[in-house]
Amino acid sequence: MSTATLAPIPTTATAEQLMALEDRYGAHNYHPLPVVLSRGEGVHVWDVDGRQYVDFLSAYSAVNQGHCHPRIIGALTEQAQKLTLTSRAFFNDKLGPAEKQLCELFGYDKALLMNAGAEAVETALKLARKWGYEHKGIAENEALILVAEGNFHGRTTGIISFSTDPDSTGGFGPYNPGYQIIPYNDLPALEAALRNPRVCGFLVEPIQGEAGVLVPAVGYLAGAAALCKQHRALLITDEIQTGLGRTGRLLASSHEAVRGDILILGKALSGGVLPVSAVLADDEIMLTIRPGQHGSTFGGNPLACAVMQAALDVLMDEQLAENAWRLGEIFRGEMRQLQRERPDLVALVRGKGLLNAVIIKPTADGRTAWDVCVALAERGLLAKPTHGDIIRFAPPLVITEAGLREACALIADVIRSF
Ligand code: IF1
Repeated sequence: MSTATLAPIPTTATAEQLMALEDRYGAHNYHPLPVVLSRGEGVHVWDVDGRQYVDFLSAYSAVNQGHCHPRIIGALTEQAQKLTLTSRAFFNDKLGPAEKQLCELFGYDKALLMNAGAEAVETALKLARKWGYEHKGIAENEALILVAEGNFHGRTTGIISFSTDPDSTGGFGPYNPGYQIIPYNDLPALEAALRNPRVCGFLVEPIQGEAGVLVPAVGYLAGAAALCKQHRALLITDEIQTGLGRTGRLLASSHEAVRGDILILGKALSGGVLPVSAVLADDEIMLTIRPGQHGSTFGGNPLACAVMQAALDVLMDEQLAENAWRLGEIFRGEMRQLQRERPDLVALVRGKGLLNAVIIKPTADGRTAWDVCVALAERGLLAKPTHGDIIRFAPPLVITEAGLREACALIADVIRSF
């Protein structure tokens, strides 16, 4: 154990001192870009040295409404001075109205509020199993849930039990039973798996985010919904990353007029202010959980509800989904132009709305997507590579066309100079 201690932390610690603190005192479960942020507003963030960046990660789509949106911060600060947490042992004056707004906006009978996205995913899995036992007649403890190769649904031991990513699963066994992995974007494989009467549900991302913004074939989600209905299995749509305007519609599943039997939301549900996640379903499914059978200390707390209501109001009032759709077309057009100019470096551009990815080929001298991101950061644009060669570009949905075009010019400049 290192006994090295750092000098007392001055009030204006430098970037290096702050990075050293995280290295010394924090778990090494991330490999961040060497940027130390201290302020955010709208599409911009600033580092401790005052440098401004345009944020093209948006905390993995949790900041769709932009950093520190005044309406959301206003709701936070007002509620924070009144009542933050009652626990669900009692009622409070914020939960019911928040649940009503969620159900009316997304068209479901009921909502169950949690905190982290993974908690909402776990809740959805429990609901699907309980529905399978009580409504599909599956034998106790025999329920199976189908999941897609390349999925990312969170980091709990339950959820990584069905991950296909060695980084997510390695060294964390033993794994929970009750899951079957099928290829993504493959309807015949889904159909074959659904023939098993033990299957109670199919958990799927409408677009696989972590896998590198994998957009399935047109008709895949609609086909999956039809097959699930035909085989009496629940379609569980994880829209934690793709939902809330990110792909140019309120939900990514809306592009194919698909309505998940269970809908999972998170991230931008709070505009990136504090953790809020939710599971939405109709009564037949939601009422399989009865008092005392599920819960969470902070789930549905008054502060989270106030923040969520403001975050949803901003999403709708500022028409962020429409903005994402229009600007996403421009972004991919610009990146495809770049691909034509530099096919040696830009292998592929894909995405929907403002959830996009550019696949970078390593250069002859071994420079990779990471080096492109470091160069972008030096020019004032923050993006993060995933799986080595994929750069995800996902700005807050409040970005203007001028701001987007400026960012495209910056990206093109960096790529051209590689
Ligand atoms: C990390 C990834 C993105 C998610 C979907 C559930 C969750 C996530 C579709 C769980 C969370 C986050 C987790 C964060 C980085 C980020 C991520 F790279 F991990 F995979 F966005 F792609 N479903 N995604 O994307 O929600 O419990 O985190 O609130 O773990 O590094 P959470």
